[in-house]
Order: sequence, then structure tokens, then C-alpha cells
Amino acid sequence: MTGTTSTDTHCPYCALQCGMRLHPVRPRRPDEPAVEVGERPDFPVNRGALCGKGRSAAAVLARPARLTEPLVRDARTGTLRPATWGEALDRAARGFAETGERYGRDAVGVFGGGGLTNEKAYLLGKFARVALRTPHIDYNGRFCMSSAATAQRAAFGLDRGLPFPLEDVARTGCVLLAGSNLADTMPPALRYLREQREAGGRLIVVDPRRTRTADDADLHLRPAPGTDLALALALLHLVIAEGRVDEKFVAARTAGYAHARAAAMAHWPERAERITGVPVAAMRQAVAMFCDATGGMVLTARGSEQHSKGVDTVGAWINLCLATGRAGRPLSGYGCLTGQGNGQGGREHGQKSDQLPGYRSITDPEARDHVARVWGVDPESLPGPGRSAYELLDSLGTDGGVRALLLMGSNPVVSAPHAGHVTERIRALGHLVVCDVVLSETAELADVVLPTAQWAEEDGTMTNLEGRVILRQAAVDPPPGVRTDLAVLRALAARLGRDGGFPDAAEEVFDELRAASAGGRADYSGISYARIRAEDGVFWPCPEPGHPGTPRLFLDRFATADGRARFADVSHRPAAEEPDARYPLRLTTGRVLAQYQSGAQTRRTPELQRAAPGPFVELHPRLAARLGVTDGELVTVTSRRGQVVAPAVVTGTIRPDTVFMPFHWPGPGRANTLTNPALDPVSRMPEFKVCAVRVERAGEGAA
Ligand SMILES: Nc1nc2c(c(=O)[nH]1)N[C@H]1C(S)=C(S)[C@@H](COP(=O)(O)OP(=O)(O)OC[C@H]3O[C@@H](n4cnc5c(=O)[nH]c(N)nc54)[C@H](O)[C@@H]3O)O[C@H]1N2
Ligand SMILES: Nc1nc2c(c(=O)[nH]1)N[C@H]1C(S)=C(S)[C@@H](COP(=O)(O)OP(=O)(O)OC[C@H]3O[C@@H](n4cnc5c(=O)[nH]c(N)nc54)[C@H](O)[C@@H]3O)O[C@H]1N2
Ligand code: SF4
Ligand SMILES: [Mo]
Repeated sequence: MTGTTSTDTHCPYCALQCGMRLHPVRPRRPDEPAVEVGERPDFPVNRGALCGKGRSAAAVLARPARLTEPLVRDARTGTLRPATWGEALDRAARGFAETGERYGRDAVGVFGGGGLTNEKAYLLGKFARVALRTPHIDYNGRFCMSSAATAQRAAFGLDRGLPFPLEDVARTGCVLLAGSNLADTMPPALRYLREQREAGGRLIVVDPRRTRTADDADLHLRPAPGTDLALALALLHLVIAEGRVDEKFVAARTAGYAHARAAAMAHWPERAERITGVPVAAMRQAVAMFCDATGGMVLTARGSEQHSKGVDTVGAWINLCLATGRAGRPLSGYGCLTGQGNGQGGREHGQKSDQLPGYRSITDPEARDHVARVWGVDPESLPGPGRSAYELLDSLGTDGGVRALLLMGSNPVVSAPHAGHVTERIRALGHLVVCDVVLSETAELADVVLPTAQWAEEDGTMTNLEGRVILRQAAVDPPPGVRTDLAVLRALAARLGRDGGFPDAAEEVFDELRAASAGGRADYSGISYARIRAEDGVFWPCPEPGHPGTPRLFLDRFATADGRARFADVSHRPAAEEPDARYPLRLTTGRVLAQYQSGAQTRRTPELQRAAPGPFVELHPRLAARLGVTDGELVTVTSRRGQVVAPAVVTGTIRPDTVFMPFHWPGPGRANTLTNPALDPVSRMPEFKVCAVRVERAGEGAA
């Protein structure tokens, strides 16, 4: 495979899935990668631009970052030692089989990731339902965009991150960006916002922090974390009170307005000001900007969504779009900026506990019949819905819970909420098998670690935040000793008595996925590798080979049974944990530019690690002065779930009643030691974005 020609492919990291060109190079040392990342200016989404993570992505292909041999836990020493593939796979499969025999099939579980290709996500779901026959498979996407997905499905009958290509953002009149720090999380996408403003458009940013994204805004609203719902309701109140409802659109294209109207009218802007801290005058300004423009979009990301009321909050933002007629027409609408490389496709093809491929519901008899036919199994043999991600992790090693787990594409020891507890649960497992490209903090706890191929070493499709299905192409051989995730699933399935049905060639898996998705909401049946290569990606739904794909959804009708969008019936409620005398501050968490997620890959990339070497706590100067804390000094942050220590960054960009920590690091500065696993009742999204904490100078408040 390692060749002499350059290969067009896409970045291993976020949902933008920037196009890049990999050039072969002769490594000077054995630990250097055999490819170099270059620009691919002809790919539309990023037009050649890459952030530092994309530019440095080749570092994780080679050692020392890389895992290159299977590891098994030695019964005598209790430590991980190298093993042959035969020994590792036998042991992995035996653990699943024995757990199933002893405790029942429901005691075996699978945890996947939104960074996996469509082919991997699809085969992982099939592996759980057909080879393990367990209902318990879920994935880290639950922690990501699941609230937006649920709200979009309720409102529009379908959820695709953005119902339009990013290029449309550059041409809309007003963008209201809620809880996204695009400048750090998807830097090349910033150009669309800049172009939009250069064309006379307006940008409103809703974020408790003055981020680099907010620096670009015409208006920055700074609600306290956990209060977006009150803000969105008050904005709708003002839209109604000021007579700016698009009555014609509401009558022709929507249902449920009466309830939404009544709820919004009960949410007075003055009350919202007390809850959020956003002045009524600023709310009026926002409404004027949004309604005066020729068209508008509300785009949300994790800041607005990762709450125990994330679904209702997104519902309230969608209500604002529907009432103003900013939906279902060109250059307007609601969109969710999905996060992980395949945050979109990863949730469509069956690694979510309640879903079958093609966005089918696992409880729908017709869907079960269809998928069972493609899989060549009896529909009766397919399990029902299983536990959601946090509930699955919370059940590990308990009576009635999951005792043997296959984990592929996530590092929950760092990234799960209430991570101290989750780590204890992972340690309580009878059997843990981790497939990863590096020895993550979670892999360190495994009984069997299987080193797998990644990104530049294999083919596979991803679905970016626009719903564009793109193709990653292999540019280099995996290191010797490494196998693909697909080959691992095939080998494990064979050992569990399923010899057929688990192809390990990506294109073959994709062809099966197309058949499984046919007729479903996320219909990929008309998409092929050849078409993706020829067309810069294809937008789903694409139900036939001759179908052009669907860059823009809902222009004629919404995907509900009657074609009308549904207003959500929502009222404000407080966060699961509000500040009190013992824990007087709000903690919110998020990302920095140079690290990605649990940091498993980026902490192993020297230039990124230099740029962002460790955790920190942002505090406002007034709060710092009150606590007697100076910039750079160590502080402890304590919540009901634990305590962390990290240096203070004293900055005027944050509210005085709020502190912020990025979550990319394990150890004493692990933000998720503190976070609250309170779940949204519908999406089961944990409340990563707000909990109550106390901050002290380190030493003063040690537990
Ligand atoms: N550099 C980098 N880029 C990434 C990632 C990464 O780890 N690192 N991860 C990728 C993934 S998987 C995802 S999901 C995306 C996430 O992308 P974003 O959602 O943009 O990232 P976050 O930093 O989690 O949160 C965004 C903002 O929400 C704000 N916020 C906190 N609480 C609230 C609130 O209650 N209301 C509002 N309105 N805002 C609030 C925070 O201050 C923060 O600036 O990024 C993707 N891109
Ligand atoms: N406090 C707080 N916590 C959060 C969030 C937050 O905002 N605040 N955000 C949440 C969100 S939005 C997300 S998406 C999660 C993400 O958090 P995680 O689920 O931990 O995601 P990653 O760190 O990307 O973990 C991916 C793992 O898979 C490995 N990997 C990469 N590619 C492959 C592959 O092709 N095959 C295999 N087998 N392995 C691979 C990587 O090396 C890494 O170990 O974190 C959540 N946690
Ligand atoms: S913005 Fe996202 S996809 Fe693009 S280079 Fe950076 S991490 Fe990769
Ligand atoms: Mo995410």
C-alpha cells in the first residue's frame, strides 16, 4: 500500500472532516510516520485550511504514540504484557462467551464511538445484536449531540446536524450561535461566519464566556451556564410581543404553536434577566437583529445541549426559528454543529442502544424485519433497546449490569461524567476488551488490548456535520502487528460461532450498510465509494444510485407524517444542581484549540502538547481577588463528586459567578471528576455544562 503517489483523504478528528492530501515521505527514523499532511484546496468544506490538530495528525500514526502489539493482563503479575493475536483474540472471545453463559447475554455489552467510520459503527452494532445478542450497546455520541438529535427529530421528523451545507451559512442574514466556540473547535469553519458578516450579515453569540468566537460577534449574550432555555423562551416572548411572528409560515408549515405561544408569554424577559443575567435590552437587540435580517439561522453546539434539559433547550431554539419563519426555506433554519468526526453517521447505523441501521428504531417491527433480512437472522432473535451510555457505564460490574465489555473508540476514564465513579465501575468489570490505536487511560485497565488501524491506514466513510458522506482512503500501511477494527470484529465473531456476516473489507461492509439503510430515514442506498470520490461527498438521504443526494432538507415539507414542523411545548427549569452556600459557583467545561477530547491522541502529539500542556481553571479577576488567588497559582475545585487541583487562569472573559475547565486531561486535574451525571429525561445526555462547585487556594481546602 505505501506508495509513491499522494492520497486525498480527511482529518482524523472533528466533524468538519476537513479534506487533506497525504504525501508519502521516507521516514528518517523508525518512529516517524511515512506520510505528511498537505493541503487539498479543491475540497469544498475547508478549502485547504486545516487547524493545528489536522496538520499534526500524522504524529499518531507512528511510535512512540502507537500501540503495535496486542496486550493481555497477566494472571500472575496483574500487569499488561505483550501477546500474540491468537492468544489475545481467544482470551477476548472466551471472556464474552463465559460471561454470557454464567450471567446471561445481557451481562455482555459494547461501547462505541462517534469517531468510528460508518462501516465500523455499523458492524459494531451488528456484532452486538448478532454475535453477542445483547441489547446493551451504546456510544459516546450520547455525550455529544444526542439532545439536539432528539429535539430535531421531534420538531422536523428527522435529524441531520445541519439541514443545509455550510456554504449557506455564509449567505444568511443573521446567525445566532448558541454554545459553540467554533474558533477553537472548528477553526476552518470560522470563515463562513466571517464571509457572512462581510456580506452584511449579523452574528449573535450566546456563551457565558467571551470566547474567540464571541470576539467576532455583533452581539454577545452571556447567560449563566444552564439558563439558555429561559433565554430562548424570553426571546420568543419578545418576538410575539413585538408582533414579529411570521403568521403565514406558522399557519402553513407548523403545528403546536398555541402551546408554545402560551408558554413563551409566561416567560417574561424581566424574569429571564434575573435567571440568566442577560439584560432585557440586549434581548431586544437580539430579537431586532434576528428579525430584521432577510433570513436567519440558529446553530447550537454543546454549550446549549449538554444539560439535563438539553432537549427542551434545543426545542426552544427551534421554536424561535419556526415562529419567525426561519426554517424550511433557503438560507434559513436550525442546525446542530455535530462534534466528532462521524458524530452524524455514527448515530445512524446502529451503535445507539435504540437504533438499527438507516436511523431505524429497534422497537419498530417493520424495521426489525428489514434489518433481520439483510443480516440473515430471525427478527425475533434481535434484542430490544439497551441502556444509554451513562447508564451502561454506571451498571458495569453490578448485579444485573454489564460484566464484560467491548470498548471501541472512546476513553471514558477521562471523558465520562462523574469519572471517578465510572472508573470504579470499569475496574469492577469481570472482563474488559479495548480496541484502540494508543494505550488510552481506559485501555490501561483492560484485560485485553487490541491495537487497531486508523484513519490514514484504511478505507472508510464518515458523515460530516452537513450530512455529507465522505471517503477516507488508505494512504499508508498500518504498522506491522496492527489489525483493522473490522478484522477484529470478524475474528471475534468467528470465535463466538458466527463465521459469516462479518466482512473485513470496508467497501463490502458499506455495500451491506447501504442495503440495511435502504428505505430508512438515513437512506444511503444510492451512495457508493465511486460516487463519493467523483462528487466531493454525497448528502444523505440518497435512496437510489441516480439520486443527486440531498444537500438541503425540508424546503417543501418537513419529514413528519403531515409535513408540518412541530413546536416544542417547553418551560424553563433549573439545572440539576444549583449553587448554594457550600458550593457557591457554577462550573462549566469544554475544549481548547490544541487538544481533542480525552486527549488520547493529541496529548501524544508533541506540538499540541506543547501548545496546551495541562488543565487549568478560568476565574474572573473579581472572584480571584475575593479568594486571594493569583494567576498561575494552584487552586482546588470541589463538587459533590470529587476534588481536582489545577492552576488558575485569571481572565475577564468569564462571568464572576462561573469557572471553566477543559476536560482533556486525566489525573488530579481531570474536570470530569467534578461533573454531574444528571441525565436529560429523553436524550439521556449528562449535564457536562453545569454543576455547583467551591474554589479555594490549593492547600486551604484540601478534602
Ligand atoms: N479543539 C477541539 N476541537 C473539537 C473537539 C475538541 O475536543 N477539541 N471536540 C469535537 C467535539 S466531539 C465536539 S462535541 C465539538 C464541541 O464544540 P463546542 O460545542 O464549540 O465546544 P465546547 O468547548 O464543549 O463548548 C462550547 C462553548 O459552550 C460554552 N458554554 C458552557 N456552558 C454553556 C451554557 O450553559 N450555555 C451556552 N450557550 N454556552 C455554554 C462554553 O463556554 C464553550 O465556549 O468540538 C469538536 N471539535
Ligand atoms: N466535562 C466534559 N466532558 C465531556 C465533554 C464536555 O464538553 N465536557 N464532551 C463530551 C463529548 S461531546 C464527547 S464526543 C466525548 C468524547 O470523549 P471520548 O469518548 O473519550 O472520545 P475520544 O477522546 O475521541 O476517544 C476516542 C478513543 O478512541 C481511539 N480511537 C481513535 N480512532 C480510533 C479508531 O479508528 N479505532 C479505534 N478502535 N479507536 C480509535 C482514540 O485513540 C481514543 O482513545 O467526551 C464527552 N465528555
Ligand atoms: S477543524 Fe476539525 S477536521 Fe478540520 S483540521 Fe481541525 S480537527 Fe481536523
Ligand atoms: Mo462531541
